[in-house]
Amino acid sequence: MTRRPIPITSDGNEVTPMKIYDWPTGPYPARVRIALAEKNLLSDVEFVPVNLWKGEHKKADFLAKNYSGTLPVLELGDGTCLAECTAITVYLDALVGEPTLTGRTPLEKGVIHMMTKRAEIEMLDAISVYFHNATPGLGPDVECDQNREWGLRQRDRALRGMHYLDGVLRKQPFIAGDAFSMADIAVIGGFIFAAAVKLPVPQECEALLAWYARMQERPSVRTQLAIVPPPH
Ligand code: GTS
Repeated sequence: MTRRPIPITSDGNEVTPMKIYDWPTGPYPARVRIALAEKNLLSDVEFVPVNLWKGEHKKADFLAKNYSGTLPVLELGDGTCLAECTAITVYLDALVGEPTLTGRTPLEKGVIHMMTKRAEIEMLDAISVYFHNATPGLGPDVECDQNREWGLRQRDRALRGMHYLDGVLRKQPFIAGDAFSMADIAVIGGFIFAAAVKLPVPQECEALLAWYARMQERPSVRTQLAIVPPPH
């Protein structure tokens, strides 16, 4: 791929050096990697692996970067740290406008934000809570505050969420309407996590499964899925 000139921000500044603390196969880091690929920014970022299985994300030096102790984190040249996939994607979208992932009009922006949050609450985050609470998760040294019942409830919530998203996609081509957006990327993260925890999307969710097949035709998604271990 031809390397583009350093992008310029909307107020005319050069893009600051960017580091992403991540775990390359993780579902949440995948969201930011896909956003970066959509914007042709992957090669402008230095990736710093943080080993979740060794609990490196719960150590003091990492918590100083992200109080919540989660990946990914974007660190800018001046040391500013941005956590949360949505926040990072909003930042990247402001940095390089096209293709937009967060919408152009006020209504598009609002709907994309709503559907991204809904994809998180009803699928991706629910699967994450299931993984960390009702399975061995990252192992006994990291998972020291598990609540199995809560985890199982969130697993059921994720399954309901898949049916909800299926209903959405029976009426429109993308999660937030007529165009690919950050909300689609959040659901792709959900699929990656679902495969990792062996919680398959039910076959009757035909529109959701057909949408995922279409998503895998996008180079940004294909590149990311190539580094995710195949489902067991
Ligand atoms: N709301 C956060 C976001 O959107 O960035 C959630 C981030 C998150 O949970 N990241 C996972 C994590 O740090 C990374 S991964 O599971 O996708 O690889 N999990 C570790 C933990 O202990 O919660």
